[in-house]
Amino acid sequence: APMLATPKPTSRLLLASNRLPVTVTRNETEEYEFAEGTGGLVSGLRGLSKSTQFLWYGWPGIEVSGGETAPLAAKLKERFGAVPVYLDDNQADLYYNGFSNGILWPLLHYHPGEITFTEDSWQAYKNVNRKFAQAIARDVEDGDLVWVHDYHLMLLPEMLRDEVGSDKTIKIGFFLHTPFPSSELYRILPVRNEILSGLLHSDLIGLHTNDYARHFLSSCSIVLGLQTLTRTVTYKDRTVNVGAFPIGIEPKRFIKTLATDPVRERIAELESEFEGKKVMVGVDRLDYIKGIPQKLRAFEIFLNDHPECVGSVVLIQIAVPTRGDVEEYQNLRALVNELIGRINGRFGKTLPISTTWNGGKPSAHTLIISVGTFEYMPIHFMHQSVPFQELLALYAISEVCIVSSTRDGMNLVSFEYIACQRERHGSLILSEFAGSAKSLSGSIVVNPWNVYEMARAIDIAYHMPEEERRERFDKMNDHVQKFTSAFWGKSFIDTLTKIGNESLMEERL
Ligand code: ADQ
Repeated sequence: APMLATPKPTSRLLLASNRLPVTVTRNETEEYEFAEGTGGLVSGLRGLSKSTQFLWYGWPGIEVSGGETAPLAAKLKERFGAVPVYLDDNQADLYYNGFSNGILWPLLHYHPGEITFTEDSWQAYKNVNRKFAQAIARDVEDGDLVWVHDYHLMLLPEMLRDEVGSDKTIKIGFFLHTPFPSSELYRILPVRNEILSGLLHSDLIGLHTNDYARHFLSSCSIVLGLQTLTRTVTYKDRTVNVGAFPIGIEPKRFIKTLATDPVRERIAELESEFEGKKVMVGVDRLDYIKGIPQKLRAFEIFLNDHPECVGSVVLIQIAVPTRGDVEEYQNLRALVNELIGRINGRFGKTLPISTTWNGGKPSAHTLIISVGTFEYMPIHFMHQSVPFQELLALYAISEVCIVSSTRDGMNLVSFEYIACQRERHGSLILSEFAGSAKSLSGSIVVNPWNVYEMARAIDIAYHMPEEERRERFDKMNDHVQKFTSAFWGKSFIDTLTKIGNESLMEERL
């Protein structure tokens, strides 16, 4: 009989990130409840999950022990394709709040002042990365692709190779969702060699922009003395490919949801609530990298310089609570509250409640004490996570979106705002330190450290004629529609799949 060519089975994809896409909590009756996670990584990968199947390994965000681990794992796998890596609370705290968010996060975002290195947190980071490696090694098969995400798991590629050994061949890709800083800053890290070596056991290392890729390669050369080319680095006789894979969003999800009745109704409601006012919006995790204080100061300067706009412009700032156990985040919260109080106190206007208060004789006295009857408040601040539909309605009614990150790997909020502006063609004020500034050339690019420049940008956006807004919107929208999260995931996985012995990335040049 003629030999039939057996079709090559497509490789399975295993994915690892700190958190699973669902957060598990226990309710009062000790039952488990599942909530969709927020944040950029989950948003990006949720888009990919529609086009590509994968098993997702991560921490469920809750301590589970004894007989409960297996049934919960079974449920997570069946419902979400998720495999939990269980951690005890103390270990999770040291690894997550301690090393990942207390040391790596500030370092990667050029905030070295916030770093306090401790041996305990480093040990926990190693232990947790080892746990992930063991969990994946238990399931992995010859030929599988493993895609590791973000700064929490930088040792995982090396530990995974170690756990898997040499009888199975797997390919490992790593993607960093944050910036990679200049080597001059990176070399501050006490465990700089270990972290680089951990990463260099990958076959492919992806970052959002070419600048980050360049910084990473120069750290390999300066810190470890390795030989690097434009897109590769040689490590222990292996070629590691390094490239830029800018993430995107899933614009269809936004457009579809925007067209639904509840969202349309909510938009109409908000429009009438803010009638006659220009609405500017900010949506950020309450993180010091998002430049929220700078944004507030710029808004204050704008109001001060343009008294004619006081009363006709509002800033809605949504800030998702995040990492509240880390001290720096508590300080930021206090600062933001103080600034908002000051600005609203200075520019807010109240209605005299004279008729009910003192028999119809308004006086200076009534004006001062009539708090609670606000006629105008320049800043509306919500320190909470907002449901998806409400978020879309807010994006849609806003004339301007302000993204003022002092550093940001990409920044998905800037894309999401554009996806919701097909009718209004609002303006985007965007920090040059967000990765997305490289992609969204129709935005008003600002240096957030220059609050006067940002105040001028607010003025420009406030007065921008429709024709120019439309032109800029079209440019940005083209990018958002084309470079989606699915596109991002597919190009990374395709590249990882094709990597052989030859150096693929240099060939691509
Ligand atoms: P983040 O720092 O979380 O992501 P970003 O990319 O802007 O920042 O993503 C935030 C996500 O959370 C968005 O999808 C947004 O809609 C959602 N979100 C924000 N505030 C919310 C609120 N109040 N309620 C509900 N949802 C809210 C990290 C990096 C980024 C990088 C992404 C993806 O810091 O630079 O772009 O990963 O790689």
